[in-house]
Amino acid sequence: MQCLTYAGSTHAGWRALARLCLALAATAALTVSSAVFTISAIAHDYAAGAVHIDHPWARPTLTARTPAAVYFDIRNRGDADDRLVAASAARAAHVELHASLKDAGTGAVRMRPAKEGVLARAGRTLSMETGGYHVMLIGLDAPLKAGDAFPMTLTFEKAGDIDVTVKVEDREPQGAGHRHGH
Ligand SMILES: [Cu+2]
Repeated sequence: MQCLTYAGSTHAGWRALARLCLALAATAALTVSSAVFTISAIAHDYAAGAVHIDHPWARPTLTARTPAAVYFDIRNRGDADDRLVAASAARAAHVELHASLKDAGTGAVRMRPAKEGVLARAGRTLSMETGGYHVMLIGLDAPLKAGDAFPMTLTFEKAGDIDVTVKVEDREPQGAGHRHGH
């Protein structure tokens, strides 16, 4: 915020202005965060026990044979660790948990099955995003199209099954590339 540059000034008038700007900035931040929370809570937030799933989404695919990665946030509000151990979706013949790893030598990002599952630490949020953990849908019944929504079930060791709706969104790729070796 531009007005913050006045904060160090010794001039009393500038200091008063800086205080006003800080107050306005704080109000604006509060308004924005509560609006975002409200939207996600209504539209796209799922929970079982202490585990919350925020905004599951996938990118469109060109063909049904293209594997699709599903991303979301796992929030564990409990005081015990939990673990995502499986996922299933009627739209895919196979559903796997995958982890992406950057090769220290070449810098290329490769993925492997996450056989140990995905640890959701107590009191923490884990973002499953491009270049990290994801749910991989293999053998789709049809290409994923932007605007599609389809059901998927996530199974946690302690929280059990969480039914979510995955939204297909045409987002820009972010971060490192994601190679599908299927
Ligand atoms: Cu994958």
